Amino acid sequence: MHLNSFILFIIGLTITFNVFGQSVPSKFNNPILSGYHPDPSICRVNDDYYLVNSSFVWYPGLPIYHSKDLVNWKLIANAIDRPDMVSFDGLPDKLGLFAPTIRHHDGKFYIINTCVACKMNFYITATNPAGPWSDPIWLPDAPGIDPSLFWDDDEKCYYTGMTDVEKEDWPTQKVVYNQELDLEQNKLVGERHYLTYGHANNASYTEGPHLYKINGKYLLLVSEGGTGMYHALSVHHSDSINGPYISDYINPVLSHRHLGEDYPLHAIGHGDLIETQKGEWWCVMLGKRRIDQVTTLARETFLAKVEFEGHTPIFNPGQGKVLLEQDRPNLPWTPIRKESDKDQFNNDQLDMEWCTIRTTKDSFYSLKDGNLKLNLRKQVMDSLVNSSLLLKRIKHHKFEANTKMSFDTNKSNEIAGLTIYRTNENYYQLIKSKNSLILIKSFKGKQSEIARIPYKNKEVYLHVEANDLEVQFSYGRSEHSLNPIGSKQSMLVIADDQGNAQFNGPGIGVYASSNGMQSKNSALFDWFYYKGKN
Ligand code: 6LW
Repeated sequence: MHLNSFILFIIGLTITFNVFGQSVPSKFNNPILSGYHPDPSICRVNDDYYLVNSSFVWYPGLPIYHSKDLVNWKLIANAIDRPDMVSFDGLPDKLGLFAPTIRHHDGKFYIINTCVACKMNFYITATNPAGPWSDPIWLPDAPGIDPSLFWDDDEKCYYTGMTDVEKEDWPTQKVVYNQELDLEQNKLVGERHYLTYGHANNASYTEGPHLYKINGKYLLLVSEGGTGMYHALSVHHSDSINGPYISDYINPVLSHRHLGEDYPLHAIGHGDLIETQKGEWWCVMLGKRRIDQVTTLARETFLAKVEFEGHTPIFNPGQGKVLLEQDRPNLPWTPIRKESDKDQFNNDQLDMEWCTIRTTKDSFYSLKDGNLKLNLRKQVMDSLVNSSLLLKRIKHHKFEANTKMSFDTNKSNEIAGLTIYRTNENYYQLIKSKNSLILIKSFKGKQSEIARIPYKNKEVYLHVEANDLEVQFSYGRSEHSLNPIGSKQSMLVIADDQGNAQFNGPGIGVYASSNGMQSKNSALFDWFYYKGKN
């Protein structure tokens, strides 16, 4: 080889095998989005991939991720980011924004979604998936949940959704339907067609439909079994968009329902297929990881390979289940530059990962001089309101979090501190109040004080370390001399499986309240550190 070509070859190799100082792996690990990332939907534009998840009453809502390799995902927007787009007022944590679908058609991105217990089905559009997204266009004539969009060869747009049946032949029987969506008039037009009740003769919660045209045939992918132990994906084929749809003989095409209660990965379902620019097929879907049969991280996003045998999609051929490690898609490895574990609050806007619960109407926080200032308001996290609460998704079974807070009060109704939050009834708070630090637990709505320690200093370091199902809270005057407060606590408080099952997922963050009284007080947070250990 000529010397110049040899040098170019070596440079090429270095670039290929070394991105950001990492060698290029041949495998990837599931989940691809860990922690609270349910109901994934995906679309591709040339060699860019976009993925959206449901977000219930977290605000801003509908996180959108971008990837070039289906494995490394970067949060680029929250599609619902203006308080007048949807209202979560008074909604419990398990309602609000259910499963969305993202599609790209004719230069425009569409997300179609349901706000359950508010105004139900709507879609939003954007030319740039990073936003801004349009105001919602409501579709009051569309019943049910889990809407999806599909454009046929004649450019007609079809709405697919799931709804209740008038009279159930078996418990929790649901039906998947489609109808043309006129995007000029913004309403469903023409006849509504019932496509499937699911493949099984007792299929429960047939939902999450997505319609595709693959090799000249319509393929309808749906979930069955409900979003827990019995979750599954089934496919149905038709020569005509409106059916009849015939169940594939291999159904369910994917499920972990038959692997037993001890299998560490379960509730596999709610998927969306994607073809890469290189002609490979993959599917994103939700699933739950279990530790000792307990799911603390809620529903996460997984990726599986799909190969077609005729018109039948085979998921992870030869394995038939979702894997924690497998060969990665044949796409250029594009890692994301990792953000620092310590959010120093140095920007003039909060990082996109921070969310609150329910729509913020009056801003309760500000960023100044490298501090996050949280105003005490009378709202409390136990009520179905927007309290002074900021959260990030917990993404690891083992993690450490820490914050430096500056807060003074001589009133016992005034509190500020750190929290692990799942719902208004299930959380931990490590808070400072008048002359004391208090560890509080709420489990299934029953609040209890676990420990109280006299503490007068204005500044305090609040720390939490989680190790699978155990969590230890501690505090200190300095980051390097921390003392435990209370004994080890249980992460069951925020887990899925304790009769407190929720659709959403757990968050960690900061909280302040004046518990029903007016207050002009505020708490300052110098930084917030979160580091996952697995
Ligand atoms: C969602 C439905 C489901 O709309 O759970 O797992 C519901 N699937 O499809 C809420 O996430």
